[in-house]
Amino acid sequence: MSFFKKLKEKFVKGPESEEEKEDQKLNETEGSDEKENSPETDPAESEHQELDLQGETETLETEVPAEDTEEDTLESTVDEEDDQNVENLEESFPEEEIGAESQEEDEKASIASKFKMGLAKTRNSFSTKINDLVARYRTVDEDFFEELEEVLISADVGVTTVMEMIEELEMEVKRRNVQDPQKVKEIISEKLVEIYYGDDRAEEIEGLNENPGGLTIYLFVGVNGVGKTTTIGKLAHRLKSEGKNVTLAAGDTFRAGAIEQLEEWGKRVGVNVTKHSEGSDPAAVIYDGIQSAKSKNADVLICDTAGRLQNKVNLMNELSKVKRVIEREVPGAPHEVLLVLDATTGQNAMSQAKTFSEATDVSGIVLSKLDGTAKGGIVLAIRNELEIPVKLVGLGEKVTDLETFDAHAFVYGLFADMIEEYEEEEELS
Ligand SMILES: Nc1nc2c(ncn2[C@@H]2O[C@H](COP(=O)(O)OP(=O)(O)OP(=O)(O)O)[C@@H](O)[C@H]2O)c(=O)[nH]1
Ligand SMILES: [Mg+2]
Repeated sequence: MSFFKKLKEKFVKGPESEEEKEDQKLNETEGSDEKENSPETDPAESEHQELDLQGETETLETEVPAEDTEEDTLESTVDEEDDQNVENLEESFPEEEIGAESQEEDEKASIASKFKMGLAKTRNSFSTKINDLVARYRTVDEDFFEELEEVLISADVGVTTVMEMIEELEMEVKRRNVQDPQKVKEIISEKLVEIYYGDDRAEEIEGLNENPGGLTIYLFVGVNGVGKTTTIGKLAHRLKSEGKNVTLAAGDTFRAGAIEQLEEWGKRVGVNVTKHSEGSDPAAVIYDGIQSAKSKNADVLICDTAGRLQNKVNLMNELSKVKRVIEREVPGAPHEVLLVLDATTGQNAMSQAKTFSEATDVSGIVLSKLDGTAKGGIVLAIRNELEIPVKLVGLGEKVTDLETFDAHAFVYGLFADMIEEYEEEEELS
């Protein structure tokens, strides 16, 4: 089966049933009867999420189109299943389970539609360039690959990764004896996924590491303004809606207003925040955060840190100290050191990743603001050149705009238009 077709089957609902299901969902969400649709969803929790979303919509009124709100409200009923769903998105595309529930299909479609929406800028620029390229060539030759190289570089895929990619593409095109440039689109998408995973399996690198027997601690690091605090708020919301007892620690004691900002998120999401006063020792805040989490039997503690100090050396020393405290207090912690990178900064994000990796063992990347850039290819560069997996992506400013990274959904987001087009062509020939 063709790769595009596999992606379509995985992420897109059947065209004839799509509207029907939307209508059905709308009715179920608007009406009071949710029991049939989501037996495991606590009605109070759903209500809470919807309220949160409404609050969020109010504050972001100017930026959020009405239809987004509607979609998010619909999706909030299936949030709980997201992680499980992501685990199912295997590289191998297991055969369709017989009798798979439509709810499960809806969830896949909702993850895909979030990636599709969040990657709209990248896709528009990328699709246009690829389509333009493919239209200008009759055969797949050296010039074609040279131009393709430029298109990939312009999407911030990164020179080293692009070179590797082009080499693999050339081999694959030869192996399959592909003459038609149109067909190369699909091979590109397939190779992007392959390059992303490298030798690792999806379940090894996707999703956040947890401490099954006790307190899970996530440490957030990254330069100022990249989206650490916002992502912590979004993640706290998500974990809480999965039924976890979440608590936060305000480890950015340097920037004026940083503590209040995290407190604001705590209120919004409904989780406890440990804080000291501005200018105090962040390691002491984190220590108290851990004690508070332990005494409350919390499942997850998320630690915020400063993005800027007097200088870089101080910042790195401070992060090392914070990490040592966490390691000492909870063996095996932190379960993730998440470096937040702003996707809109392009290649600069790569040098940030290098600096932070030297100071502290970064276990995963959160790529924020993917929605704000046409250069989403940075995901591949980071993963391939730094060998750090992208764990989460920020696809907007709303509390629900955080997704577990999934390479297939990402590629679907990049090629969504082409996937539909491809099917039509296939039917014609
Ligand atoms: N569009 C978009 N904006 C985002 C996203 N994530 C964060 N932002 C915005 O980025 C800005 C900075 O976010 P913060 O969370 O304050 O960043 P920070 O890393 O905590 O910054 P410091 O506290 O100064 O170190 C805010 O205006 C957020 O709303 C995202 O995924 N998409
Ligand atoms: Mg912050």
